[in-house]
Amino acid sequence: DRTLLTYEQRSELSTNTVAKRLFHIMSAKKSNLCLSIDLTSTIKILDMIEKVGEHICLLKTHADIIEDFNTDFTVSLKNLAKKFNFLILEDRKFADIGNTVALQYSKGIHKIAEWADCVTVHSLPGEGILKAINNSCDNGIGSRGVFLLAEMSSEGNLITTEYTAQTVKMASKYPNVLTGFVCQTKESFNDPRYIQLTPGVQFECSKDELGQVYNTPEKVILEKGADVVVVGRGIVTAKNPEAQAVLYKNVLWSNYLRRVSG
Ligand code: 6AU
Repeated sequence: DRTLLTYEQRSELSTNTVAKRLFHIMSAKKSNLCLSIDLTSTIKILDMIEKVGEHICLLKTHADIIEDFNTDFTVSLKNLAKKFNFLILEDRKFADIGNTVALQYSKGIHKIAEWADCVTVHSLPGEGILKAINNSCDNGIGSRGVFLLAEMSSEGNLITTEYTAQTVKMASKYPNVLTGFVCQTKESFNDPRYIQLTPGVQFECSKDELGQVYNTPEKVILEKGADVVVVGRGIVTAKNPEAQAVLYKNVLWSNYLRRVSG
C-alpha cells in the first residue's frame, strides 16, 4: 500500500526528478499543501505568494486566466519559488494531439516549459501527448514533470473506472516524465513512485454552484490516499489567507503523519 510509505521513502523510489524534489520539499517543509492561485492579476498573485509561500510545497497556476501575464512575472514567480522552496505546477490540462501540445507547451505568450516544473495533462488523446512532453524535456528544456488526469472532482464528469485504469496503464510507459496523477481515490493507482494530487478540498464537505465537489482534508488524506492536496478558494478567498494556509497545512500534515504511522 503506497499510502503507508513516508514521503522520504517514496523519494528514494522516484524515477521523475520533479517527483523526487517534491517529496523532498514536503519532508523538509512539513507541508503537503498545494495552493491553487486562481487569481487574474500578476500583482495579486505575487502578493499572495509572499503571504503563503512559506507554507506550501507546490504552487498551482492557470496562466491563461491572468490578464497581464508577462515575462517579468514568470521571473518573479521563479524567484519566489526559490526563496520559499516550492515547485510550480501549471494546470494547463493539455488535451490535444502531440504536435499541438508540444507547441502549446513551449511557444506562444506563456512559454510554459520555461517556468513551470510540471504541467497537468489529459490522457484522452492517447500517449502522443506524453511523448510530446517527454521529447521536449529530452530536447533541451531539462527535467520536467507531468501530472496526468486520471479522475476529476466535478459532478457528472465522464471519466469511468475503465478510463482511469487505461490512463494509469498508458502512463506506465513514461516513468521519467510522470510525476503523478490528478485523482480522487486511492484505488486509482498503486505505484509508490507517483504522487496523488487531489483537488476539491475545503474544511467542509460541500459543493460550489458549478459542480465542484469538496471533501475534507482528513477524508482525502486518510480515506482517499491523497499525497498533495490542492486548495484554491478555501485559502485564496479567506479573510486572512496566510492564517488559513497555516490551518490547512497543519491539519493536512497531521493526517499524513497519522496515515504513515499506521
Ligand atoms: O479549491 P478550488 O475549487 O477553488 O480550486 C480547485 C482547483 C482549480 C481546478 O482547475 C483544479 O483545482 N482541479 C483539477 C486539477 C488540479 O487539475 C482537477 C479536478 O478534477 N478538479 C479541480 O478542481 O484550479
